[in-house]
Amino acid sequence: MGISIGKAILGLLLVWLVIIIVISGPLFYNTEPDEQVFTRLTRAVEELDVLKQQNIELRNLLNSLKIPALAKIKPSEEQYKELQDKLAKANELLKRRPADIQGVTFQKNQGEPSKEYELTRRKVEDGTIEMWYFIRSRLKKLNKTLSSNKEMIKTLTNLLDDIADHKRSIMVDLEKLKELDGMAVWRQEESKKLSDLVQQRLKYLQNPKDCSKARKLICSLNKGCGYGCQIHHVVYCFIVAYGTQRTLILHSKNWRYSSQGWETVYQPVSDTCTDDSGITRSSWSGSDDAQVIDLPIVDSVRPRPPYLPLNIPKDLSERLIRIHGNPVVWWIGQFLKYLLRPQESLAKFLKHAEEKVDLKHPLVGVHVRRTDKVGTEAAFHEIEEYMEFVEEYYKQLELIQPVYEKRVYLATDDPKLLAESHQKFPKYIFLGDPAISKSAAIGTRYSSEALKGVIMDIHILSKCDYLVCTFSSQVCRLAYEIMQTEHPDASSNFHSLDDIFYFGGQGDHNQVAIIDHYPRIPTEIELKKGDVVGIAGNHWDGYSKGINRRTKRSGLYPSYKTAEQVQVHEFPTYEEVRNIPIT
Ligand SMILES: Nc1nc2c(ncn2[C@@H]2O[C@H](COP(=O)(O)OP(=O)(O)OP(=O)(O)O)[C@@H](O)[C@H]2O)c(=O)[nH]1
Ligand SMILES: *[C@@H]1O[C@H](CO)[C@@H](O)[C@H](O)[C@H]1NC(C)=O
Ligand SMILES: [Mg+2]
Repeated sequence: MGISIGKAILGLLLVWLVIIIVISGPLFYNTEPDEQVFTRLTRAVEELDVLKQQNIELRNLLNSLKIPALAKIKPSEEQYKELQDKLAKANELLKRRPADIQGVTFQKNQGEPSKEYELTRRKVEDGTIEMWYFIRSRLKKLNKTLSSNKEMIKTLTNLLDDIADHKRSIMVDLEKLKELDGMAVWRQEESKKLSDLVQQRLKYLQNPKDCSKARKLICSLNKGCGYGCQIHHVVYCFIVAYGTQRTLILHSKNWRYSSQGWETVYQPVSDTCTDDSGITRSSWSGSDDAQVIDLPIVDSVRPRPPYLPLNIPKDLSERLIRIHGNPVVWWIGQFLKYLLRPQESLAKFLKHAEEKVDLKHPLVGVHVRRTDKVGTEAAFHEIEEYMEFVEEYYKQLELIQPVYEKRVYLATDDPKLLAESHQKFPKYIFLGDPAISKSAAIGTRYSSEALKGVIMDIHILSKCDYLVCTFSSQVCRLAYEIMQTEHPDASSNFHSLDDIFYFGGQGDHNQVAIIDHYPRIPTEIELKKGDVVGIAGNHWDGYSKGINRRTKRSGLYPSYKTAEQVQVHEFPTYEEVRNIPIT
């Protein structure tokens, strides 16, 4: 009787061994790793643990049966350990980049890119464009000194055209590389996972179980400025609410754009908690005691909350840096994604607007900010300046696909500009509505009609494939931020004629020198590899302006000699919220 039990156990043991070999076998000779191998690998490791446990039980059982011949064949701890090591090594190998694996030349859709790979890939793109900016600007300067030499002017103009051709060709190849590296699916999925996670956290924060006990942060929509500026004000409040783990309560009655407030167009920021009362209430002091805290506008908040952009949360930073070319824009975009959920009537209006402009791709968005902005806060720019970059976009696109219609969505507060653009650029199809531009005039700007107009303009701009505008305007920055919620990484889908991206009230914007620079003229500054540079602006001519924080000197430096230093800060991590996809 004892013997037959022993035989049965031995049989089982052999079956398990066969399972191990079948499951893990292919790993060791398959040189072209694929998704199945990954799945098997994970399964094998899990199975291994179960087997180990069962083996221990089995041995105990055998020992208790006291069958000497059977007790001898037990697989040893060492054997298990060896197999485990092998699996771990195989796992490592599969995670590495294709170039690292001898004999494996190409990876299909699988695995993940390393952070270094993604950063380098984007750096080549940036570097290519910076080189073009540099040569373009130098040739234009040279051209100006040749006032009457027709021959030379022609040569230079052709040269500039040829260089732009080269640039576009390289950019297209880089675009192809991004498609061919097998990470497209990963980029989509990772982007969605991150967005779902943040959206769930915001939903959780905004819908506390018991509003009477919830910690609250009060924000008033009535900042004395335009729509873009006010929305950014709410984003600032919301980010501080996230950082302090307080439910955002938005006061919006008598909003200058609509007396009925926020809910005229957008869904309430909370379904369960809009009552601003609490046992204790205080103004912002940086200390965390009162149940309810009133937050002033960012321009006067003291002490400054450590959560302000350009900071991003540490618990997401590594993933964001890997997937996005400008993580803080992605981060801001997530708050907008939650805030700007339209009411049904606005959703209908926007849908209708999309149909009216026949929203389809390719489409370039141009935002031209005029009226009150020009001469006071920003310089005037002719439509030709914008169109140069629209043309670049379409010429590059033509290298990979036929372009039958060069469509441009023109959003502007200058009602004459649409007709002017039609007339000056007959080869382009300009979409836009002069009536909306008219409503954006200073006198009528703060009305419900004008509100719908600016919301529609920003909505369509954010859906475009590429944006040309002035980042000095909050309208365009808003469109650019919302654009990020539509793609894994649209950080480079724009050209700004003036400022680099910024968030009003932001902390330091730092870069770090990656190549030494020795100034050749007094307006340039020295850079030593590793120096931190506070950037003030990119001149889009190959040079940026900033202050070297080591030498305390301000001046110009070649943009390609620095890299962005992403600002990271500890935020609450909302462990209560599990990462399950929103359906
Ligand atoms: N419909 C429409 N309205 C616009 C457009 N450009 C500006 N406006 C109006 O002008 C306002 C501009 O104010 P803000 O949104 O603060 O943006 P800004 O003045 O460009 O930028 P800041 O001065 O930095 O705040 C917008 O909110 C709109 O009401 C446009 O392209 N379309
Ligand atoms: C050079 O200047 C002439 C006018 O003097 C202009 O037509 C031409 O486009 C310019 N070329 C470049 C490369 O800037
Ligand atoms: Mg303004």
